[in-house]
Amino acid sequence: MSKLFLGLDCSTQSLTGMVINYEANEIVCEEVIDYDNDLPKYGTKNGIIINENPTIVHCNPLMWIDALELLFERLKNKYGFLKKIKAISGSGQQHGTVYLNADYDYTLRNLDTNISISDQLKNCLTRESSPIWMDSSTSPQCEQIRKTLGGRDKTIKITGSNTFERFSGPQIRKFYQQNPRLYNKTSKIHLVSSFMASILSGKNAPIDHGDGAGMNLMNINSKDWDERAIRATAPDLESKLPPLVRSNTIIGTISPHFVEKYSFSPETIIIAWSGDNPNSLIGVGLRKTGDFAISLGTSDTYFGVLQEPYLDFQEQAHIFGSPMGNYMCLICYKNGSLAREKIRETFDLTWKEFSSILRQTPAGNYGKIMLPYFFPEIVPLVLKPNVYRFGFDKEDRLGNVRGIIEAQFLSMRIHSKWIKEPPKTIHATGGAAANRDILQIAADIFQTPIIKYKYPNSAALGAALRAAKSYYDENVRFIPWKNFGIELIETQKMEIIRPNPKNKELYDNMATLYKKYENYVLKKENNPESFRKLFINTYF
Ligand code: XUL
Repeated sequence: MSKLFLGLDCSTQSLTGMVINYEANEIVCEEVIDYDNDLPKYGTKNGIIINENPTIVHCNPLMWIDALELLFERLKNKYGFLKKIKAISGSGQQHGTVYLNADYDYTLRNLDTNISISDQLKNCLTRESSPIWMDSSTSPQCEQIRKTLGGRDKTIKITGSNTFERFSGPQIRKFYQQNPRLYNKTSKIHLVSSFMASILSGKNAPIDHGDGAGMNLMNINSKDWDERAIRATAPDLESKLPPLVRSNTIIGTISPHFVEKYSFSPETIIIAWSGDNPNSLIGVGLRKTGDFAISLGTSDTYFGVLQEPYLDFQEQAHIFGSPMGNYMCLICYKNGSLAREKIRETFDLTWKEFSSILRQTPAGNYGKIMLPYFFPEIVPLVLKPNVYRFGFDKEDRLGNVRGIIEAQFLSMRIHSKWIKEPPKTIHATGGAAANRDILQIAADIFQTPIIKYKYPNSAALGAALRAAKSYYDENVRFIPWKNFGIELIETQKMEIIRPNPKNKELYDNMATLYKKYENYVLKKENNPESFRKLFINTYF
């Protein structure tokens, strides 16, 4: 009987399940639950609860549980092979936190199969909604924690990142300060990843080193909770945090609820979940230093493998644990797919028309520069959304379409400079990575070949591969990560998009120009208009 492995990805807008047959190097099926369309009772837009204040972005964690049950229902009805699944792991949008009372663990262990899990757990939440990675409402808490830890450089040294508004520590501190009574009633604080792992395994689950690093609470060197960071965040916090574990840890078997309701085998093992970016690192086959990926989803991220946690004190960068046991570096943008969508919708374009404009317009966009902060931005830090245009206006259809894409990759190129290793190739993943014309611009701006894949969801694939690896390591034989999953990933490669060397010099200059505009807008430095004119005279 073939052995199947399931990878789940609980992301901002949807929950995906991907089943693989590792021995046959095959992706067997993929099923997606879209929160807005499939679970309308939660009234989300793009997966989130709408708030008048753009810095506050929350989700209802019960929606993620309903999505899981709906996904299993569909998989069971459509394919009926859930019994053959040997192991499951998962991926969660990073940083989001779920707050639970003392009844949670008991309720989970004693679920009634006739009632939905969300109904049984709704009284276990001490915070109705969960702040997610798009939330940027915790600047005061970031400052307080950073100060207590001895400033920015100290904070980075300890936790692998400066304090960030979306990170779990500042979010927990805000809850503690605004609702001390409910904070005190909270007995467990989970990440999205460990929360979903606990639902699946029917008991409180640990946090892995990949996702734990995105909290400003884990010591990046020892990979334990850091006492100083915990004290700086909120009282009695350590007792509320799940333990930290290596990402390959088998945390138990599947909860009897899923065995009874969806016919899983009771022997199905559950592997610790991780964050979506650490899972994607596995899913696109990054295995050694110098391997990099861009993930173009609701967030745009740029990340790569590191052997040691070397730290940067300048930029908005992070060091996380990688599921292979070493490290990964990452930068993250909030103005990813939702910003691209805004432009597409404004001009009422199909993606085909959007792409055709990218092909029609020249590299350098006639010197039109956009700083696309449709939403508060993480890199560079922008709390008040605003879109800045230089040399064009918001009616200029061609200028805006090319402007947003060039802006996103120029910023990524500039803000990833601190990573000493320049990319040799970049693996592309996420929804927008299906668009060849977007990737061509990325290849030209980075002057690096970009690998395009057939599947967009490398986080779910990474989770499925992690599930398979822990299963084989435990039951068959240990296979090092160096080779693990690579053959399967190879079957999914579609194309290598080569950079056009003719655009090298232009984009070198445009990156410098772009940086000047960032400094002009955000740091009040000199207006670089004369440089922009020179750029136009040189290339157009
Ligand atoms: C990474 C980050 C985002 C989320 C998206 O630090 O905040 O990429 O993980 O789900």
